[in-house]
Amino acid sequence: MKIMLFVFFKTDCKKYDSHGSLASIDSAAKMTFVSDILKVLNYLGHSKHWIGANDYAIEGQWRWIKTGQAVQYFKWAVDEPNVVGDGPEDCATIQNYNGTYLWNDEDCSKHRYYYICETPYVHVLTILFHQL
Ligand SMILES: [Ca+2]
Ligand SMILES: [Ca+2]
Repeated sequence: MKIMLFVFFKTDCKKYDSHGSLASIDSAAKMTFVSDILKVLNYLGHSKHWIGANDYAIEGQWRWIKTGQAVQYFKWAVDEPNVVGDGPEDCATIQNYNGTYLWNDEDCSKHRYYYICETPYVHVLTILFHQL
């Protein structure tokens, strides 16, 4: 069932814009932009956010959920991506590591984090405050 929840995230982004999707953080500039927003949100207790990178189709082959294209820009934390515990970790999050925002793959179905949507019409990312 892990994929289903992830697909639900994608659908939920579409609720706000029919072309919305979980964000593709595909450049250092975009990562910096998002990190700056997350620094503020962190004070509100928003510590982890799903983004659109996943490797649930083929382990180790990271793709953007919006386009299906291979992820070329990565910003993994040390020792990530990995597998911890009993489930696969196939969906990427951005989280705060002592003030630095880095990626960690986690079990898509296990956690109810916030998530970051983006739409093609505005060149900004929409941070959704909903927690599933
Ligand atoms: Ca994986
Ligand atoms: Ca991980």
